[in-house]
Amino acid sequence: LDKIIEQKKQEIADSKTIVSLQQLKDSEFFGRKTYSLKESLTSKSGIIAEFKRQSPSKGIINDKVSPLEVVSQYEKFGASAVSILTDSQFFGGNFKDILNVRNHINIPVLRKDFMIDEYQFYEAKSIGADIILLIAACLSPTQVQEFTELAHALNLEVLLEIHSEEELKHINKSIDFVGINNRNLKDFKVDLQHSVNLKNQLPENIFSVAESGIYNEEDFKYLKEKGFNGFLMGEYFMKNENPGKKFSE
Ligand code: IGP
Repeated sequence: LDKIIEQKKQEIADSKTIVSLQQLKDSEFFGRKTYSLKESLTSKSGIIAEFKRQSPSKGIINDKVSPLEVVSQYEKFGASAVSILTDSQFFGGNFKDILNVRNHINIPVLRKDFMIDEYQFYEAKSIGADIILLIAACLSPTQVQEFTELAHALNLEVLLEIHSEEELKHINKSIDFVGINNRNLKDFKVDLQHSVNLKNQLPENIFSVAESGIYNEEDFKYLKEKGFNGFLMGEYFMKNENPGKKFSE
């Protein structure tokens, strides 16, 4: 994670010299009306289906399919939202993956990246994202608060990702959704029971999303039974030749 953050800082510094904040604000999608996940989480399957080519833990998962093809099918078969990685170095994604699909689907898009600088929120808005991810493991509670306010000012919803009891203190009243990562970002181990225990300690009435390592129907049913409102799933779909078709099954 430290390595990713170091790299990210460099990328952001470079981007700022190429595209100014004003240029971001002037871009086509900046003023668009965003979609709300709060609405589609309950009215659809609850699944936030991810487009992910590769990851540090799994290497290449699928580099043969196009984002548009995949996310159109995710939408068609009932995804509440799609998650698209925009980190290139470690996850093989880029902004175009969101730009290219934005006008073709009518469900919210989560820009999945490591958000550590205000500039990235303007970027997210300019490429057509509706939701951003904040990862507690790389932010202070104060940063989470400030970034949440900025996101809301831009009409973006916020998914805060936590993994430990310690990170419960990153939660504030303005957060839209709390995601509990079943995967430990330090050793990549997946533990659903750990997430369920943590979920029981969340403030009442907050939307909860179970993230990662949901590899079969039993996992999904189990987490649903335990009261999770949303399910962020990537590899389960992406490791197939036709990820969208996998969703329909
Ligand atoms: C999806 P999976 O195991 O279904 O492919 O996981 C998603 O939860 C995972 O990609 C993820 C992630 C992250 C990636 C969760 N939190 C933070 C990058 C950064």
